[in-house]
Amino acid sequence: MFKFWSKPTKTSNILWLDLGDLGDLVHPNGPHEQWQDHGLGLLRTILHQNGIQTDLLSTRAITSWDQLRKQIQGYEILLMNVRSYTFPVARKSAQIFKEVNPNGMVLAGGMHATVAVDEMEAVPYFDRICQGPGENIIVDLVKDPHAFPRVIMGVGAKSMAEWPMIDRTLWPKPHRRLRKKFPWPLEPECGWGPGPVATILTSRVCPWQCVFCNESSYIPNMGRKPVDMVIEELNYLDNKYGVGSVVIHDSMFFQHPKWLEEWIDKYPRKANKVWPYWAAGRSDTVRQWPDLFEALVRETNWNTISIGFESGSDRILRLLNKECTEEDNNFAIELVNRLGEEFEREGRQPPKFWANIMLGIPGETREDAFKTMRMLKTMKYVFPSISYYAPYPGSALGYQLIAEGKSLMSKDNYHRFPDDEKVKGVDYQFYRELLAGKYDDEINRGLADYARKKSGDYREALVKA
Ligand code: B12
Ligand code: SF4
Repeated sequence: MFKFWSKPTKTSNILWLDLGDLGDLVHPNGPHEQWQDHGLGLLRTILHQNGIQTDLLSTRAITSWDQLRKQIQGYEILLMNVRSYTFPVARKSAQIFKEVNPNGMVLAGGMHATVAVDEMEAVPYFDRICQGPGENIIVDLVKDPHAFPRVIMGVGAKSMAEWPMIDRTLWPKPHRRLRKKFPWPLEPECGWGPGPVATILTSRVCPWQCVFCNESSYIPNMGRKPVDMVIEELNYLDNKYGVGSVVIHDSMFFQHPKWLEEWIDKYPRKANKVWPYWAAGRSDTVRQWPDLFEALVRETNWNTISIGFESGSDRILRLLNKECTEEDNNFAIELVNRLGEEFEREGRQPPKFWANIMLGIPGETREDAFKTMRMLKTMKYVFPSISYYAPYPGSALGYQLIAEGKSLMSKDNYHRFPDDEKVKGVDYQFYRELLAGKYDDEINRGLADYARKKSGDYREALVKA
């Protein structure tokens, strides 16, 4: 029989395990499971630059736990970046690691350690749990884990300017079946722009406090990466591997107007090519700084504009502490509709929204949901990205719903499949029908002709989130 999981060569006693669903790098369900992990990339780069070699395995590159059991034999240290959605996989991997290597040590860090340390501490297989940033502690921790208590507060850099450039060859390789389509160590295209795709981070924290997210409450603030460093990295990657387009993974790219002005000035002049890119903004700041926004779209090729619209109803936007209004959303939509038409007239590719929409928010009425769908239909150039609201630990609303026993996302299943039910008391049947177009007549009421003509079937837009 064809055996596709040959045991990788062991070169170190220290193993970094990349986390994700089994098989995501063998037969991925969608493009987003294939993005690489910048936390892993950064920390492995720092370790290797400090003379500490590590081996790498990935739960995404195998299809059964037995394969992992065989591959992790003989390692002394296991390192993992645990996010809430990878916590179940991390726990299982740590258990297997300890069964196979009873004297080995498991060192886990990452977002879940920061926001749900009680859940991490309850797992006996995690020997050291590092909360917060790891870049200025990882070397000492790996050299001598016994010198640290079980729960450790990490140490970060003051600015991203201090981060080394990630050595992307330290990222996991996809299964060889995917290698033709996967331009490793860059990433495959996902419909936003041509491949190979370079994912980058230019900023670390979004300062807003939306109750379903508010990462500023648990990620320490840090300086943004200088524009010159970002461009240098892209040019380096282009010279080495050939970049097709860029995904800026910042939670909030459209912040710090001064930085953005410098980006507008330098990216078109200094980058090898003005690659199109995906990046995130908010509708209120688009309205606040419309000229800056237009200049970014026109001059820097910001052609996939991710906006957390979330809802088309002021009542829900207030409940989410989104600090954006229906009017802000409409302003951003009209502006991109106008720019898109103009680009099309000139024979250019129009910019498009990546419109993040949440449904099933506790307290949402049917009328609120209809307003959201109406808003979505008014976008002329859009990739809709719809998800059912999920109560993640770390966020204010998530903590509240977990405390009230209303979360259906257990620690065994933080993982969110598109149609998973996430909160008790939400009428998911209604939302399934809504996305299948059952209420299209109601939604179309009052909409302009072009919007009414759009299909009301949004089932394909429901993303894993
Ligand atoms: C890029 C990104 C994505 C990308 C790529 C993810 C990937 N493969 O890495 C995509 C778009 C795919 C994505 C998807 C999702 N994401 Co996301 N994502 C991010 C984002 C914006 C940046 C992550 C990043 O690279 N950070 C930079 C690196 C350097 O930080 P880091 O990985 O945390 O690592 C640092 C520390 O944690 C620590 N550390 C990490 N590992 C270790 C190990 C040891 C041993 C030590 C000592 C320290 C340590 O040191 C590192 C350096 O300081 C973060 C928000 C953020 N600002 O971090 C959200 C975030 C991680 N995502 C989040 C969520 C909820 C999701 C989704 C579920 C939501 C969605 N909208 O679909 C999906 C799920 C995807 C899936 N697999 O099912 C949440 C996680 C919440 C939680 N409680 O875990 C975050 C925090 C956003 C938020 N505010 O809600 N995401
Ligand atoms: S949802 Fe968006 S705007 Fe709100 S805090 Fe999170 S990243 Fe910032």
